[in-house]
Formats: sequence, C-alpha cells, structure tokens
Amino acid sequence: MRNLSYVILAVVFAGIFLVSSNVVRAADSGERKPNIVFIYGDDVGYGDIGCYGATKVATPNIDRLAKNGLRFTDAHCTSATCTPSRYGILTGEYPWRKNGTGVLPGNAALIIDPTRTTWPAILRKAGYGTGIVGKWHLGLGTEAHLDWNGEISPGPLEVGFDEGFFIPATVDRVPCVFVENHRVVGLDAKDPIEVRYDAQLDDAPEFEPMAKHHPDLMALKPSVLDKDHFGTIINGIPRIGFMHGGRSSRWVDEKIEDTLNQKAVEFIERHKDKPFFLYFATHDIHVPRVPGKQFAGKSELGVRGDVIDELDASTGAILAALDRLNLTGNTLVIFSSDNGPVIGDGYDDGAVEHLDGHRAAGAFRGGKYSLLEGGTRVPLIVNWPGHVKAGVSEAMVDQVDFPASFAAMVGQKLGHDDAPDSLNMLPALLGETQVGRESLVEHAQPKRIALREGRWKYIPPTDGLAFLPSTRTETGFSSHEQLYDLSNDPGEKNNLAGQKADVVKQLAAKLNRIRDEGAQSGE
Ligand code: NG6
Ligand code: CA
Repeated sequence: MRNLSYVILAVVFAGIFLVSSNVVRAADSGERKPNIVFIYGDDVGYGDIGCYGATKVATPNIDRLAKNGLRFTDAHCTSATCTPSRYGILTGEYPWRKNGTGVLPGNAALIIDPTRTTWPAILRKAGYGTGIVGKWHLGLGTEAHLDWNGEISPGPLEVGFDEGFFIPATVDRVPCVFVENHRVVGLDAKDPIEVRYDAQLDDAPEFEPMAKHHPDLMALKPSVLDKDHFGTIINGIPRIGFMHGGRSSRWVDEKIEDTLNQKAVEFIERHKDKPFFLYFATHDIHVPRVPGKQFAGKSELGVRGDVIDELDASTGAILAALDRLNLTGNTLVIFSSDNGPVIGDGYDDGAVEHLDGHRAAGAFRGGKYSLLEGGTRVPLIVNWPGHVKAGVSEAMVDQVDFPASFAAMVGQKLGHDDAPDSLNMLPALLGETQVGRESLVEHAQPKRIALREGRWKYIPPTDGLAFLPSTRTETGFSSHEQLYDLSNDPGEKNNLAGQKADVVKQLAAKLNRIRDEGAQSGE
C-alpha cells in the first residue's frame, strides 16, 4: 500500500514537472527567434523527391517535412550550377552580375568579398549562432595565398559563419579533405598537402597515382566523354585536379555523409540554448556517388537512387535530433537543392543505365547546366510547426531572396548595397500569401540568362550547344528567341516566339533592364 502511494506521488510529481517544463518552453518559443536549419541538397532535381512525384525512390523524411510544411512548386535556385547558385543564396546578388562565379576548381580563392552582407552575417548580427556543415565551393584564401598546411583564410568564417566543418569544393575535386574552421582536419605536418590544377601536371611523378597511368587502380571510371576526372586517384576514384600528401587527412568516401550528419547534429546540440542557423550542405547526390554501406545497392535506381536514400536519411537524422532536443516547434527547416538534376556527370557509375524512366526533373525539360526550367526549378520545402501552415504554394520564389526575407524575419535592416537582387519574400515563404515574385531571372553558366514573368518564360538567343552529350542535357541554348507559356506547356516544347512578338519584345526589354540597371526591388 505504502509502495503504491509512493508510485502515485511520483507520477503526480512527474506530471507537474512535465507540464511546467512545457509551459517554460512555450513561453520561450513565444519570445525566441526560431532556429533555422537549411538542408541544401546537391544536384537534387524537382522530380527526385517523393512528395514531388517520384515513384521509384522513397524519401519519407523529406516527405514528412512537406506533409507538415509548405511545398513550393515554382521555387528556383539562382543558377543551374553549384558555385554561382551558392554565391547567389549567400550574397543575395545574382551571380551573373559578377565575373569569376562559375564552377570553381578546388584551389580557387574566396569569391565573396568579406566586407559584404551575407545571409549568415545578417543572422549573426541578429544574435544567431551560425554554422556551415558540408559543401562550400566558393573558394578559400586569396589569389596570392592559400596554404593547405596552415591557416586557411579567408573562407566561410570570414563571410558570416561562426564555425564550419566543410568540403572545400566538390568531392570530385581535390583536395579530398575536410576543413574545420581554418585547418585541414587530421593533417600530419610530416606529410604536407600540395594541390595543383595545371593540366600539364599529369605527368608529374609526385602526383601519382593518376588515372592516365593507373587505370587498374580505378574502382570508379570516368565516363567515355569525360576529360576532367583524370587527376589523382584517391580511394579508387579519379578526381579533378592533382593532390599530393595529406594522406592521414583524406576522407573516406563511404563515410562522408555520416560524418557530416554527425557534425550537423553536434552543432545543433551545442547551440540548442540560443537561436542558431545551420547551413547543412550535403554532398549527396553529387558525383562521385558512393553511398554508405547501409544504402549501397538497396534502391531500384542504382547508385543515384542509393544516394537519394542517403540524402533522405540525413534529413531524418537532423529531424530526429531536433525532436530529441525538443527544438522542432521552434525551428524553421528548409529543404532545397543548388541546381537541377544530372544523371551521368563525369563517371561511369551506372546511373544512366538504371534510370528506368525516373524523371529527375519532373515534368520539366533540361537539368543541371541548362537554361530550361529543369536547370533551376528545384524542390523547396519550408517547415515550421505552428507557424507555417501545411500546404502547397505556387508562389514564384528564388533562393536569392533568402537574405532579404530572413533579414525581415529577424528584424535586420539591409543597407542600400546589401543583397541587391534579394526581395523580401517572407510572406510567401511562410505561406501567408501565394503571391511571389512578379519576375525572376534564371541563369546558366557563364552568363546566359532567361526571364520568367507570370506564365511566360523568355530565353534570348544565346551561343552554346543545344545538347551536352557528356551529361545528356538539353540546355535550351539556341540562336533563336524562345518563348514558352508555362501555364499549359511546363515542358517548354512549344516555342511561341514567332506568334507573340509583342510579349517577346516586352520581356526582352525587361530582361535587358534588369541586367543593365540592376535590382528588381520596388517593382
Ligand atoms: C563539372 C564536372 C562535374 C561536376 C561539376 C560541378 C566534368 C566533366 N564535370 O565540370 O562532374 O563536378 O563540374 O558540379 O568534369 S556542381 O554541382 O558543383 O556545379
Ligand atoms: Ca550542384
């Protein structure tokens, strides 16, 4: 009997404790700015995710975000390739306004001016702890100085992040090491790193083994049409560029996502008591696609499907950490991608052979590298329980809008020259309105641009191949003007330029104006 009353007492006390801690949390969340976690997939297409219509891969965690959040159907990354897209999202400036923002080699200097206002710098000023985990690819050091064996600076920490654990460029580019803050992780001073990108080095013995001389050492082979993945072979994978030394610091490809997940979760744990911004840029689903053991060979779509599973699991790991730390209710989670999809991208990894009718860009034409919708129309999901109503939004938004939109959310004023192409789309991003941008500029390297306005998509005449054989990409590049009515032709099949000369004229003039006169704000 006495035991029973102890049990009852204990239950009552536990109940009081739980109620009061909930009250405290509720009060907290009322005052506290929400944490922001940005999950930034690499080369993830509009059609690669279950809630966007994929049927041959399953993405239950990403779908869960969409089920309780807002799924955008007309959201864009800033460019159809990585470096320019990331430049746009961080600076709020269209990358085609600035030279040198194309896909960078692994030894390029930092391309963001450290004096400018960036998305993380805005949040840091508002009191957020800011961190990057994952892919950087915006250059490190200066033209005159980049020492992989010493202080690597400037980099992410000089443009707004408090801390970073990152991949310098891409996983198919050397150096194949992680950098933590200003240092290569696990470097042995007796085995210094040297990185070179001069093509004539492919006969230099110190950079052996190289693909050209050691085809036998390649577990993954460059595709027939590829001319770049012929540098140093690391873990059986030939990379772009040449790397010598740093053996103790080289990553193990199978474990990259695991490591990044762990670092991301650690960041969240360390920052749980004050507002934080985590920019979590996965390597998945970019090449080389080397899934962890639990994913390898499991999907129906070959290795590209396996890494989609892995990306979904990374998302799940983040969501689980937020749940475990009771942060879900006060965290705004965004899922998106840096550019459209590509199936074969330099390696013979079987992705093309296993495609099985999967439409990585959904109903859209083109993909990574392309000026067609598939180049920049990507998944975008915004999830903030209790604040963002679940649903679907057709608002046209661009990742370049993130700096101005999140500045508005945290009450930061932007200066006249800050984030010049970034529009405050916060009401659209939070689902308070379905009205997004009136117009938007799409971009493919180097400086090819197209205009979206309402139902119209206008592509000016441009040079370049209409079809890239190496990646099997339809680019949309043509010497003729193109005009598509996306309201009934999302696949950009029916060129109306000949019939709608007035619309072409008006859109061409507007695109020129945006290009020459700058920002669209105030429209
Ligand atoms: C290309 C690479 C490709 C990928 C891409 C960058 C070749 C043939 N292709 O040059 O494999 O690395 O650059 O991708 O070398 S991105 O997502 O970072 O933009
Ligand atoms: Ca990319």
